[in-house]
Amino acid sequence: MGYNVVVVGATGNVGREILNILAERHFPVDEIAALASRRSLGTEVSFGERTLKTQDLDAFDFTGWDIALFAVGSDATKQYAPKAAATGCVVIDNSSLYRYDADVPLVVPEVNPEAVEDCAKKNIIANPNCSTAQMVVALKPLHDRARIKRVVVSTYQSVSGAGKDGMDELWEQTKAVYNPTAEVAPKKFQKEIAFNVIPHIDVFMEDGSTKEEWKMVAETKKIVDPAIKVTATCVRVPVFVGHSEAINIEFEEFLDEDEARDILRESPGIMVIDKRESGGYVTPKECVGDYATFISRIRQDSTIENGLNLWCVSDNLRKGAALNAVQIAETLGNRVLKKA
Ligand code: 11C
Repeated sequence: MGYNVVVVGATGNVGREILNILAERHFPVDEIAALASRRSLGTEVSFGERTLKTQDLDAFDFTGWDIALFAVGSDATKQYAPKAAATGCVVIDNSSLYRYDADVPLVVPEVNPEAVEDCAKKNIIANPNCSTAQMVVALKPLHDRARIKRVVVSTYQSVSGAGKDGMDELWEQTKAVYNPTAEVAPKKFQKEIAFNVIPHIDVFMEDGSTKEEWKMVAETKKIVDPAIKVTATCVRVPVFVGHSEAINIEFEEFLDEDEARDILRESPGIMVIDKRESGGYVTPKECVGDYATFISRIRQDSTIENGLNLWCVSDNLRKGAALNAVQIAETLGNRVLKKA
């Protein structure tokens, strides 16, 4: 016996990946509905061997459906998620709308799976930002061993984090480098992204940080431990898929780099590739299509008392979005919506 599952925003980057991952992981599905806005109606999407015709989100009745995986922006989520949740369907939301709501659990199943059990207040579970998801997978097992005091993270985020339009902009601007008559002005990004890097993701906050940086701080506290101090600099880079992060961690207790490597190697969702030789680390290109969060370059930071540095790479459309959402659905099935 399986679940009746709805994917909202099925034609977008993340919606399509959700359908792929549900099929790949043999999520127990009885019925599945792929919903889209009117603009994309009629578009067909793949679900394993099957092709699904998208249905109209606006006209859809969620009554009798168990789980709705939402992969639309905050505005559409605001309009439709409460409607779905009111019918008893549990919403797993990829937008940032509910992440900081005290009545909504924010879940990364490798880190805080028990939090799904708190979903009953609103029938909504939030999925974190992609740059947070991969980082907390790496931080949690180290925190359990040596208590993290402070994290300094710099991100190198791919254009797919900004959706299909972001990917198209990088592609068109890259081609235009070889054909100056076809120059493409920045639209999705603030400056030209091809052959460039941009230290600006999401809007600016009053203190000079950006919302993307703020999200990494607030979400790490909610998912792992409110006592952890985080400071982030988030940067867009001309990579299609895969976010990378250089993470500096200060612990309460000393943690040797070899022990950290062993702990990470044994931890769920992590693949350690850390040879101290040319090419003995992972780059974003190599993580595309994979489930794991890859950790490389683990080394002591001798400039502070108890410090480590590491390099963390993951497919932002998978662990950072669709995979994490499906893992939440799996955890929900195992802990809350148990079927005989
Ligand atoms: C980016 N991290 O790379 C963003 C995308 O809060 O879910 C995801 C934004 C979010 O642009």
